[in-house]
Amino acid sequence: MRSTQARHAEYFSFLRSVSLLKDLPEEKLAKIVDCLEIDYFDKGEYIIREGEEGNTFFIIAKGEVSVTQSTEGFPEPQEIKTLGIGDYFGEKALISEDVRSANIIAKENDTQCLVVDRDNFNQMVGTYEELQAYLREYVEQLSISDERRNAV
Ligand code: WNU
Repeated sequence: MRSTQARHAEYFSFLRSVSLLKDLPEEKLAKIVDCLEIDYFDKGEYIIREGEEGNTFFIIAKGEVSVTQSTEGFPEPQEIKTLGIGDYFGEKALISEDVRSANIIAKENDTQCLVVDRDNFNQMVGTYEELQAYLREYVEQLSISDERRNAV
């Protein structure tokens, strides 16, 4: 089995490659790695369900996910986009203190997500103003595009 140290180094360099986190100070990134959990999903499994409460933020380490959303005039949730390695999701419920606003579904077997809980997310984002401003702006844009698409 791989040592904790090797695992730590692996996730540390992976997180450094995630655009959102590239400017975080070393000790901050190291702390996030310490608090990470890794969740595994099979194809078709729901990682997030629209309307549910959520307290976690996800970063894709392996695989692909589909983002779908209930839309006026359609019987089934519609696919909005797909996300892959290094992409993240689940920030909106944390930032807007709301329920989950879309479904996230694994598109491949053995899809792996790094999971950050609300406390660690707040520590990661909260103390870093640029990051917070960036995400707030992004989340606002998501609400606007939801309305344009007639999301329900
Ligand atoms: C979209 N509308 C909504 C995505 C990921 C990260 C960023 C976009 Cl910074 P949540 C469901 C999650 C939500 C978002 C993600 O789905 N999402 C979207 C949309 O057009 N959500 N409402 N596109 S991918 C994405 C921007 O992360 O967070 O906690 O759960 O509501």
